Amino acid sequence: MRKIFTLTTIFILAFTNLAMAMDKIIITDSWLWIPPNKVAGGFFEIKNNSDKTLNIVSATTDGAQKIELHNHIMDGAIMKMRKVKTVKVPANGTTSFNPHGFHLMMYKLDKATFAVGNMVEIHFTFDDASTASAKFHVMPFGKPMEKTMDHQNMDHSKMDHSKTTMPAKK
Ligand SMILES: [Cu+2]
Repeated sequence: MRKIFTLTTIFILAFTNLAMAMDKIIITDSWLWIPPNKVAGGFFEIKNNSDKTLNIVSATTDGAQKIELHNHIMDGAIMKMRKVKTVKVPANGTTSFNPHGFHLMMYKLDKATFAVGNMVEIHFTFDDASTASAKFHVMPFGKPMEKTMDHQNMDHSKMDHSKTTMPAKK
């Protein structure tokens, strides 16, 4: 009887840990599209509910040979893409992956898996070895998925302008 009780306790503890691990990272608004160059771009919001900074170190999916983490940076007036090794998700904070900033780039796609209207599951690994997965809606190119939160009115041009006119000296 005592043994059963102990096993039950272990089970409950194991489940509690699992539930906590699943809630630590929340991925929402996940979608992707495939521009005419056949390399897919993936976008989402990722929330870190823990008290420690997490860094995304890799992303994988069936149907794509590799996924890279990318960022867009302004080089003068020209927007350029850069491959990055990790993307930080602050403690109790959110990081946005969108067509203007951080994004996933997926290479060598299986066309059937990445057909418009499908859901593609992407798996993430973090620097503390924890993992998370999310299903990405395959959207038609040029038609971003509408977000659950409204970011439409955010003025990106103003942000970029302030960057270029930042004084070099104080
Ligand atoms: Cu890119």
